[in-house]
Amino acid sequence: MIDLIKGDITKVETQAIVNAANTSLLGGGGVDGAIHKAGGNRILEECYKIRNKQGGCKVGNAVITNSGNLSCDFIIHTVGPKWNGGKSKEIELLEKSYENSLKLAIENNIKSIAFPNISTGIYNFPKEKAAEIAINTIKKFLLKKDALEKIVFVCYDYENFNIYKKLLKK
Ligand code: AR6
Repeated sequence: MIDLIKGDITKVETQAIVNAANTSLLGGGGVDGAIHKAGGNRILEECYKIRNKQGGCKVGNAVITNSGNLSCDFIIHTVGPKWNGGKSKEIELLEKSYENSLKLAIENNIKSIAFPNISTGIYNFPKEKAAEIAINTIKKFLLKKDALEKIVFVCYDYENFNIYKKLLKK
């Protein structure tokens, strides 16, 4: 049910992939840049529509769009917190990012979903702590709702991959 791979999330064949976006929803670097680059303009067009309707996406929240040229059906864009030494509710906000992404998946009848390591790149969240939050939040959610069939953690760097490998073995 929970898989771990090392690689590029734009190549993963789950029904939905999650993007680590920013509050503007207009793209950026890291995984966000990779998804918009591989997925093309249709994704950005839908992000613009969401912005016009609700003014972007708050930290900890998530929105869903089409997947443009990607092989998945949907992109779930969530905004993780920027690490600020743990003083700005970062832990709760990262939990919310995972939880709200999963809620959107269920609402849209999605059965398989891939997550990148939200906030651990440009937003500088400590990797081990972020991995614990990701795994625990997802496990807790799956105990309550069992509609999802497959969750994939996609690690781009070896450091995250090794952290997840260790934590998932426990
Ligand atoms: N596939 C999977 N994971 C990736 C990929 C990829 N193609 N590329 C990078 N990662 P980051 P954040 C990993 O910086 O920290 C953007 O500019 C990367 O190794 O993408 O949440 C947004 O617009 C890291 O482990 O996202 C925001 O402004 C993880 O994805 C800001 O960055 C997250 O790194 C969000 O920062």
